[in-house]
Amino acid sequence: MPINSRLNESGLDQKDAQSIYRYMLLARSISEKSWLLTRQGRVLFSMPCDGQEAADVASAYALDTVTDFIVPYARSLGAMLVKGMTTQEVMLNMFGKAADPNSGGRQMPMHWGHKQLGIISMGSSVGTTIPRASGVALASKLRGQNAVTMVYFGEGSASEGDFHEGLGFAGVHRLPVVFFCNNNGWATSVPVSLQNAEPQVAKRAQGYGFPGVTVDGSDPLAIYQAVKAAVHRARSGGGPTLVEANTIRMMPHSSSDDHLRYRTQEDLENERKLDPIPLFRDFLITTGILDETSDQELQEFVDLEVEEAIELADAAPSAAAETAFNGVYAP
Ligand SMILES: Cc1ncc(C[n+]2csc(CCOP(=O)(O)OP(=O)(O)O)c2C)c(N)n1
Repeated sequence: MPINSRLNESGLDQKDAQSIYRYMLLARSISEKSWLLTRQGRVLFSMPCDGQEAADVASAYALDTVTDFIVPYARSLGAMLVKGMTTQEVMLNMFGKAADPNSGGRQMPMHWGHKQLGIISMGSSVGTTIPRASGVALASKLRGQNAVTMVYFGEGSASEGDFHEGLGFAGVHRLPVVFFCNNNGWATSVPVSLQNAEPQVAKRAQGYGFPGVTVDGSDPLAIYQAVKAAVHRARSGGGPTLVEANTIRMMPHSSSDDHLRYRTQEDLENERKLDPIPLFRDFLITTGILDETSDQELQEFVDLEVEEAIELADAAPSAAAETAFNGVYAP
């Protein structure tokens, strides 16, 4: 069967498409199992990424995963995996163990940061990452590193003053940064209609003097294509781009939330039709890039990888009490 021309258009080959699909499955599996771990009382907290795997994975896939920087937010799990964080490292983070490279168990679960991988540590205060990403991009430009910085945030965070400051500064100085907004329609329990009179976040880029594009957040090929162009623009001195992916939020905001208090079952079921995983699976099977058997095997392999990582992380030692103030006060 001929390869769908959409794949060629996107600049990806079959192996890339399979790899993106595997990362999406891995992110989903980790997210689902992390949720169950919170229900079993084994893990403190989780922020599911179910529904935005295509956005996170395909966008990060457009970066140079060695030299570029990512400034994540809690739902950026798929991007963390593409950037090189292992399933084992993710689970050490979920269990807050000493060997967690993100923070050695000092931050909440899913508060990513990995120095060796160029993942800039995030703070819980949403939006604060946005001007910091502009700062990282400025530093890399001054050092002549030719690196691109990509920062992830939700549309709710785009209401913070930090958003304005970060984009304003990056526009003026034409910094090599990509602002990636996951517009899932909700900021915890606040719908986008109560957050923004103009729901399309990408339109705001014009006010900062650079382009803004909106893409289907369930379509990894469209996301990759848009981000690839933004990364190219940034790397070649063209300055920032704001990319907005219209995503879905299939799960509650976090393990501390009950979304049925503010969403209907019908709304959730309708949104499920945009689940990027079955949509991309259908595409891969129709185009002959994947078959049912290899899909099943891949799913089992991914689940096993996550189960093993959970067992090892659960058994790993916690940080020693006497290290509690390390990195807090100067010695
Ligand atoms: C400055 C600040 N205000 C409020 C919160 C509490 N809070 C955490 S996540 C969140 C919603 C963020 O929504 P959005 O940016 O759209 O991302 P999403 O969670 O929908 O992916 C809020 C209000 C916070 N962490 N920081």
